[in-house]
Amino acid sequence: RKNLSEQVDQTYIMVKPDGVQRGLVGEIISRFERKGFKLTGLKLFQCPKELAEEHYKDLKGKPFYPTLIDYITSGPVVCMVWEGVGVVASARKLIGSTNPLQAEPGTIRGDLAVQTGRNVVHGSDSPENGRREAALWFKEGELCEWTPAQAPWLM
Ligand code: 3AN
Repeated sequence: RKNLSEQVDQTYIMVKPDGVQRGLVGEIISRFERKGFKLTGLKLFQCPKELAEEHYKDLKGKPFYPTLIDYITSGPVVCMVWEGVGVVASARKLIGSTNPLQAEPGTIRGDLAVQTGRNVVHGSDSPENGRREAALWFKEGELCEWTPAQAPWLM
């Protein structure tokens, strides 16, 4: 790697079922790609209930938890892992606030969503959870290590 002193992080980004159904997959991928992060995992996937429960285990007990599990398993999602220095916090900025009505214009939720329960995209909230979620949603061998052309700062 170019920057041995800097920690390259991983974040787990997911286009939720409403984003897939509304045809927003390309739009959402494009925002991370244009920003300059490196895509190392990508798949369309029907999430089983058990995986949804594991992913959202910290929210178990919240009043919206059963609805959240139903929503996330209601249709295919697009699972992604993006890598880069500072990718976790930066991706959260690109995504915007949990409540899309409070998300700034220019963010994914600010531009594309209106409901907290249909907020089109997920992004890990810490580098630790980025690695945990990447390992939860992708099997070993599904993630690719590769070198972006003409962008040595991404290596
Ligand atoms: P974020 O996705 O912005 O990190 P979290 O981790 O607090 O937000 O919540 C995870 C997911 O749970 C949200 N993306 C949203 O789909 C759902 N959620 C959170 N709060 C609510 C709420 N008050 N009502 C309905 N769904 C909620």
